[in-house]
Formats: sequence, C-alpha cells, structure tokens
Amino acid sequence: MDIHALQQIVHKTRDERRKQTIPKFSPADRDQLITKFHPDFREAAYRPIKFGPNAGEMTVRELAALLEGESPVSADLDLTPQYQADVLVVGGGGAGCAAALHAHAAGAKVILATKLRLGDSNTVMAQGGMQIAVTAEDSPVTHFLDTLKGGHMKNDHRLLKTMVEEGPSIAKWLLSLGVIFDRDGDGNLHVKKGGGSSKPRLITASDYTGLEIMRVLKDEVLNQKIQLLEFCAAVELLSDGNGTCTGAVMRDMDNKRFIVVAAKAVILATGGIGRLHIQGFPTSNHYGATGDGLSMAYRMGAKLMHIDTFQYHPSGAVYPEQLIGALVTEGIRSEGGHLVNARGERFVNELDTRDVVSSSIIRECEEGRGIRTMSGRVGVWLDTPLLDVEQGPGTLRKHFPAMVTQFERFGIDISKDPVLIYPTLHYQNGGVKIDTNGESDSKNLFVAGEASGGLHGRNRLMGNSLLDLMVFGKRSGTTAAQRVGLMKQGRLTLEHLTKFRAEAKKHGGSSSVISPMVLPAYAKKE
Ligand code: MEZ
Repeated sequence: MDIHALQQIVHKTRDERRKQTIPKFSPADRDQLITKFHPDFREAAYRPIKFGPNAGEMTVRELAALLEGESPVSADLDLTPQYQADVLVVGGGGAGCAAALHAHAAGAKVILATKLRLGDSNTVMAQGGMQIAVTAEDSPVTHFLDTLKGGHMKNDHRLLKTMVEEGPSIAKWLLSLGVIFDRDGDGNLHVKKGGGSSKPRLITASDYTGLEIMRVLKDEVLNQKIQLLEFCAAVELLSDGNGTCTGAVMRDMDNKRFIVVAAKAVILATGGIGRLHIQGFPTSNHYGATGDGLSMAYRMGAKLMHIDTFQYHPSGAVYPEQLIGALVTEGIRSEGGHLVNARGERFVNELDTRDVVSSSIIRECEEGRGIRTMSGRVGVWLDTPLLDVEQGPGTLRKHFPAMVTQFERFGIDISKDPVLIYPTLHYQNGGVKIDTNGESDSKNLFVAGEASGGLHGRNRLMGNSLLDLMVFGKRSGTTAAQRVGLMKQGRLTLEHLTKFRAEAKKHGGSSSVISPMVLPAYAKKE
C-alpha cells in the first residue's frame, strides 16, 4: 500500500489517543522487554575478544574484529617527527575542540588533528539538547539519580558526580563564548524534559543544539589560532617503551603518506562507532564514526568498558529512503508526539528511557504491528502533526525547524503527515575506561567524549552526551596541559605494537582486518 494510504490510521485515531495516558512499565516488565527485544541481547551478534586488555569479554563481532585487527603501520616506519606538540588532540568534534581550547588556555602548545574537516562529528548531530541542572526545582543530585537509573545503575559514580556537578559551569562557559541557547519569556534559559528524566533539564538551541555549540567552538579554535591538521587520521599511537603515550602516527589523507607527531600527551576524541553498522543497523552518526580511538587505545594497553552495549535511538527515519537512519529528535516525543502502530494504537510511554522505547518498537514490528514500506522496510509512526493540533498551527515549524526542513527537502510536510521511524544505531554506551581527568590506563593517553566509557552505564540519557564531552574535554585538556608543562618529550617507539602483534600471532589474530577503519567499509578505497 502507498505510504499516504497507510498514514490515514494516524489521523483517524488521533482524537481517541489524545485522551489516553500510557503508564510506564514496571521494572520487571522493562527488564523482560529489553532482554527479549533489545539488540544488545542478540547472542549471535556477539563473541569473546581473543586477546588484549579485555580478553575473554564479549562484544559485537564488528568491534571484536577491529580490536584484534592489524595496524596499517609497519614496524620499520621512520619515526622522525614532522610535528611536535605538548598536547596532540585527535578529533575535531565537540570533545576535541573543548580539549584543545582548555589545553591551549592552560598554556600548552596544542595540535588538533582531524580526519575530516574541523567540526565533522556526532556533536553536530545532537539535536534535542544538553542536560544541565540549571533551574531552582532541579539539582545535580537529581540529575545524578536520573542518569544512574537510566544507565541500569552501572554508571561509574565518580565520573557521573563530576559531570553533573560541573554542568552549570559548562553552560556559563558556552554562553560566554557566544552559544545562543533558547530563553523563556523572563530571559532565563528555557528547559525541556527528556526521556528518563524526572525534571525539565534540557537546554536547547532549537532542534540544532549540537550544531550551534559546534559553530561557536569551531570559531573559537580558529580565533585562538590552534594549529590544525585536517584530513589527517590518527592510525597508531606512539609510546616510550614503558607504556607512556608519546605521540601518534597520522595518515595524511590528501597526500597518502604517514606523518609522525611527537606529543607529551595525546587526547583521543575520536567519537562513536555508528558507521560500523553493528548488526546491520542504519545509523544517525556522521561519516567518520568508525571507532578509531578504541582500536588505537586497545593496542596501547588501555582497558575498555561496557563495550557490549550500544544505544539504538528509537526514532531513526525509515522513509524516504534517502534519510534512512537519520535522527528524528527525541524532542518531538518530549513535546507530546505519540508513537503509533499499524492499528493506530500507542504501545509505550514515549518518554521512557531509550532502551525501553526502542525495544517496544522492535516488538511491535516483530509481532506484526509495524508498517511496511514498498521497499520492504518496517517501522512505526511518530505522530508529528499532533504537536500543531495540540499547541496550535506552526508549532512544529517553530520548535523543530531543522527537522521540518530535513523532510521538506523530499517533499514531505511533517506538520501534516506522520513520520515513519525505527531504531537507529546512535551511540556507543561504553568506550575506553578513564578516570575523572579523562586519563586512560595508559599514562598520558587521555580520552574524551563518546570514545570514553563508564559514565553512561548501559544506557545513556538524552542530552547527556553534549555535557559529557564538554566536561571531560575540559578536564582532559586542562590536566594534560598542566601535566606536560615541565616534562620532556619521551622516546618515540612502536614497542607496544610489537607486543600486540606477538599476542595477536599467538591467538590467531587476523591480519586481513586493518584497524582503525578510518572511513566506513563502503567508502571509496584509496
Ligand atoms: O543526546 C542525544 O542523543 C540527543 C539530544 C538526541 C536527540 O534525540 O535529539
């Protein structure tokens, strides 16, 4: 059936649905639902890691292959450095820019290297806001408890305490740099409620919050004249032979040659992993999200944590085909948008945590209550026109201009017609284990933002990623700069890689997988 014919059920059932309140699931029902339908629980998708710091632990096959993969750097590479820095930041998204700015402000000579352009990152994809306890009714303690509950109590308490307590100072810093957040009628920061949160706590810049933050951070990196290496992908770390990180080997993607950067400390801010398309899922992530930092840190001997859990954002676009996997912000559900199955029924409290909402969408589709497109994809409806019906014509366009435009480009008016959605691979809940200053198990190797792990437990709450990357970008940048002030540059060796290769050989590691991946598997080969 044509998509417009299928949409009619949403319009027909709207008035009836508006009278309903859908209760949240009991803890036991949530657990049962997640265990049965969440992709994290599909055993066949997982296998144990054969060797290295996380040997024997389970992760998805796509990531296990990369962690055990072969470095593109040969043992006899000439390690004479072309560049020298106090602090090398790898990654040009929010975490990387925040780390570089704070390291620079603390007096370090900083190089920021990024494999695409400055700003190309998942930060710009974060639409619906940033959680910070800024209102009189809210507090960092409440933020802590909400996040802990959302993370299934598996969050690292010290990281979480640090993040929620530093939130308000981050908001101030961003405002001082010129980020334009939404305000209410009294001029205070306007706050919205996100899934799994007990208080309205999301500060927003319309539905392009991450993009607005990145606009300002990018400008500031340029204003401060921080040295940039664009189209320059880190592919291997360097060590002094005693486990301390001393720089990185980069791939100059324009000239197809290796570059050696000597640095007294390295901050990996390489972002997420969506472009591995774990379990065949589409993704909301940017083109460079291939988990590079995880493989490099792993070879260096840094432990990873929670790498068996990923976030599948409930609302990835299913139609039109050009937008498959693209994010349809949770903000629309926060403002009252209903999720509706093929029978016109609601089936979950739309503001439950993401793992619960995604599992319930998958359940609807697997049990035959999903909507199938002509190309064979399946999803459920997000009733977007409801916002205009409830809050007056023009609401959707006013509150979600980026979302309206994203669909308008394909001739779809989401204020008139509902959107077909299905979970999309959005975030890696885990990553490299860090302490509260962002330092990994390997000395002078720091990790900030999505590449790090522990803070979010087994399920991240909406809006906590933007705060995470600002707080730990800042802390890693400042700590690294202060640490290296009086230090001498250490030796540049690949001894950690030689050890790793020996272990790989012992355990039957495959040399056919080159890691890090740098660009998605479907990118044009060099
Ligand atoms: O934190 C996020 O993932 C986020 C804000 C996403 C969204 O739905 O807008």
